[in-house]
Amino acid sequence: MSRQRSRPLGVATVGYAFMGKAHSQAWRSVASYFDVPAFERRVLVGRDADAVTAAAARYGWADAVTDWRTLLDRDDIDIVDICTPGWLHAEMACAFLEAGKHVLVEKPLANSMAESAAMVTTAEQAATRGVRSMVGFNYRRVPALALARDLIAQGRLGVIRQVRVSYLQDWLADATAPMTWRLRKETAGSGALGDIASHAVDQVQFLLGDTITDVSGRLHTFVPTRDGADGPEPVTVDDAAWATLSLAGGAVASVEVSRVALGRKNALTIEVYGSEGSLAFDLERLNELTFFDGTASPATQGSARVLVTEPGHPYLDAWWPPGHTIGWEHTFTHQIRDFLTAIDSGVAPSPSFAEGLGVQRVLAAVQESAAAKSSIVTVGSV
Ligand code: SOE
Repeated sequence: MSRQRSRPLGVATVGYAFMGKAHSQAWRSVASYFDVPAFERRVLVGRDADAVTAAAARYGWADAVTDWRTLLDRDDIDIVDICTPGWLHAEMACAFLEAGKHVLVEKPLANSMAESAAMVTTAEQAATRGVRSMVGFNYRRVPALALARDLIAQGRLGVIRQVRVSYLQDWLADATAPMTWRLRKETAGSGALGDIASHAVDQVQFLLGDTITDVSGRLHTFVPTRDGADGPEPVTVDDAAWATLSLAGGAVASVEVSRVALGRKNALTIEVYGSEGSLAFDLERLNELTFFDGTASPATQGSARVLVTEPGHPYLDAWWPPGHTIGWEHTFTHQIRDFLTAIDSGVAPSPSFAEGLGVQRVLAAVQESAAAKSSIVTVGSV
């Protein structure tokens, strides 16, 4: 049910770097393609006055401010989209929710379990007042992955046995690449684990509609020191992470992520193997889903490359005629569409902060397992 409002919803976004830019394009384009409640792009927030003013003009925000707290008392701001580094998520999200603003926060939910748990408590209290919250796992909004989830839920793969997720990047492969906030535990929480294994873990639980119950993990930092503003500085997070995961329904998943995998730019691949069929996805070919139907006649069995551009595929009725592909940025447009639709209909959006906390729990268990080295057995010791 769509709500009658006396005025358009007022939106603010905090942050204008990579994610602020990706979300800004989504806010700019969503109403042109999807039926969403009326909204206005009122404010972009950033600490550098000149830079945020320039970004607001470029991305189409009416105004720019440097202090996010000035939004708390503004009656013309109804929705806040938080695209800041993780160490700011909890304080901002809780303050905005308590002030009655709907909140979308980029993944990972927060840097620590304590912050994540506090966000869930605040979000659940806010929900009793009709205030909505969501965490931004944008890959849930890739049409091919939403289709994969539907096929798995329909039983087209039978009983799911194995899942393999690999997410490889190389922007830290160069050992002379400088120190950034993403390489300090106090600002990033963890490295590749929180940044990209969070997507992998979310996908495993999203695709299977299942819950991870135990993990075995390993973390590694290949470049232990990087040049900071004041000279060499220790890297306090992982460059790469590995995990095997058990799911409540009996499946076993493996996850491998890296930010030093030279030659891989943003390579997310997912394979799901069931008793009746299998699926494969590659983000670099995000309009395709490979489907193997094990129930078909062996004479004609073979992997089908499904071009996910049909109007009947998730999200695609809003875009182009069949065969005309979409890109990575559309996932953020779909995310904003889903968030606005949930706000309008009064339905709790997904993934909720509680789902974000569920991912954090898995990542914390991987960290714990890696630190304990409990699954490592020295060759020759047995
Ligand atoms: C950097 O590794 C990053 O921007 C992630 O933070 C995003 O979540 C991912 O979509 C692309 O890579």
